[in-house]
Amino acid sequence: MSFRPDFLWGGAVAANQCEGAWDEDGKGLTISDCMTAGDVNTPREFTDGIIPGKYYPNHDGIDFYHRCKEDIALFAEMGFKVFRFSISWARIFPTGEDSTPNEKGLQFYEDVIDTCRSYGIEPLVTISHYETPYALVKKYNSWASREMVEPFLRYCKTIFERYKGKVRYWLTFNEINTIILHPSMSAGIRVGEGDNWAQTVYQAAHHELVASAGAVKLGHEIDPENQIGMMMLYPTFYGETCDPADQLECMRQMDTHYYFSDVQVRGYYSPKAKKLLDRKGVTLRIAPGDEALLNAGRVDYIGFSYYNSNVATTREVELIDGNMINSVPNPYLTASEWGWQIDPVGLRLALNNLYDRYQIPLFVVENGLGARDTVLPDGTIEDDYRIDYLRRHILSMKEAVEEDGVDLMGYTCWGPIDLVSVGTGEMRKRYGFIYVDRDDKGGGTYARSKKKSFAWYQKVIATNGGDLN
Ligand code: BGP
Repeated sequence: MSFRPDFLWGGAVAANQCEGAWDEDGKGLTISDCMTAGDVNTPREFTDGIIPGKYYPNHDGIDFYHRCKEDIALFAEMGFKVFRFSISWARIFPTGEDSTPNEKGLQFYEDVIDTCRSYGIEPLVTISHYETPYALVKKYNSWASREMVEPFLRYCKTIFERYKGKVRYWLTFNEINTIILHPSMSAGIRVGEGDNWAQTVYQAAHHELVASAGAVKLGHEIDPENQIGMMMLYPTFYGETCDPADQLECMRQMDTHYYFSDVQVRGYYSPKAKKLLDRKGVTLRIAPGDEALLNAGRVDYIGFSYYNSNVATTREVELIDGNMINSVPNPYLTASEWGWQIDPVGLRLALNNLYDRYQIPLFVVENGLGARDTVLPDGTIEDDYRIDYLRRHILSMKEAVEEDGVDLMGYTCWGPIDLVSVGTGEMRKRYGFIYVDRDDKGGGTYARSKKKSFAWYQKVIATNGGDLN
């Protein structure tokens, strides 16, 4: 058995990284609108609102808001079966809590969904992808407060009802586990000096877990056909040596991530999760009804992102960059220009570990190589490095399915069209099969052109992963 006949091949984007039109048609400000540009050496800054004179690359994104039909036509030409995008909460409820939803926002996403469907592409909607309305940050310190749950569920109800019958696949929070790595970027929380970091962040995580479970329950009630998944950053850790202490450290690192998926899949905090909280000195405030809701809101499938693997050690060493996590260099791997260690086997391990642990369908909803592209004088882009990365990762998925028996629903590689990087705010870090003429300062025509990888991915999809050459 290879990939299912109905395997969902496609690509994934997020509203904040591609739409632009940050203040058009009634949209409110979100946390990603308040992130300045950075680069590989300069971290992005999360400013208090918009500060004149600073550059915010997400404000214009790649102008997907105005070009979505043209872009989806290109995805259709590649043969996409699924397109993953997020809905920006603040396009629907500009302050997060408005009494009525913003019709223009609802209509925009309806157009995206209808365009997908006109090509036979299944929409896969992420409900929250680093896009919390900024008004809620000011009012409640975002997910640090329980007050977030009710408006979030109202937003979910609005979109579940509006797109009923048109959207079947959903994900609740993008990379929910990143709240413990980058709480501001992930969930809009500001942890002040003197605050108990772990208490604030794990309490906020509890609110997100409760909100996610509430969304799953609601989504199933509104339409039993809905397939609602969780989404985590899967970090594949190796212990640096066979010193048992390194292996224990490796397990500990993984435990901090399984903390989230265990709750979302199994519906309760495991004994180990409770010990983890004890060790961190955290006392969770769990409201009456939360535990029942976590159990009622168990997910239908697991979506995860995978870009690189990591190494855990007990030694004091200098760490290098990876996606959200800094790691010890792995001498067996090469790294991307941004330092992320390329490891297709780590994806096979991720699929095996998750499937062995949970036995529910998996969906790789992000994977890809961020690389600098060169436009040749004749306008073409020879991105063989990207093809090589994707080929090796798809091959690993295939081995996990064919040889290990993993149940895999689909694959949406990250950024099928170039977009603004989350980590650095750069444009030059490109993932796409489709090139966008835009630079790191916001210059460029926004024109789209096909890279060499475009035809390659088209063939991969046409052969259901049979021809990866
Ligand atoms: C994931 C995010 C995405 C995406 C990707 C690549 O963690 O879910 O939104 O951006 O990482 O990261 P970057 O943009 O930093 O290259």
